[in-house]
Amino acid sequence: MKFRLSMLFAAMLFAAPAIHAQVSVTEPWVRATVPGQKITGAFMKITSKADAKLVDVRTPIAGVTEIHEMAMIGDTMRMRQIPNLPLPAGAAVELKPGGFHVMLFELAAQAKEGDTVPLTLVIESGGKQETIEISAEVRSLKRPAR
Ligand SMILES: [Cu+2]
Repeated sequence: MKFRLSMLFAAMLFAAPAIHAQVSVTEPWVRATVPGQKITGAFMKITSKADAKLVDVRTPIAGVTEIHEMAMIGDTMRMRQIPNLPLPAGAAVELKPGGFHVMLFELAAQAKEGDTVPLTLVIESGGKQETIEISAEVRSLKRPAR
């Protein structure tokens, strides 16, 4: 019995990472806020092995989240909401200041440098949705990105 249980545990440990083997997320971070600030952005690099799209991002620190792109509207560069972010197979899609980003609205608390923010990414691929749990480090924009 003891043997069987530990075998089961081992199988579960090996099985767990495979669920998200299709999508990898690296360098997730959230921009630090000042007291009273209700809006910030989340950034990361996402690579999917198969064609997929990022359809939603959830976090307990924000009441509302939106996926944004930067676009020329008239003669100014502005951000606007997009329904989803396409993740072409094998291509690293970068969310960064001045480009694609996740906008976090109605912040419940100040995001302080060095804090960790849990994010849940909802990815859709082949008609199926999966969620990926990551934790993003809060960074000040003045600090050079790694
Ligand atoms: Cu935005």
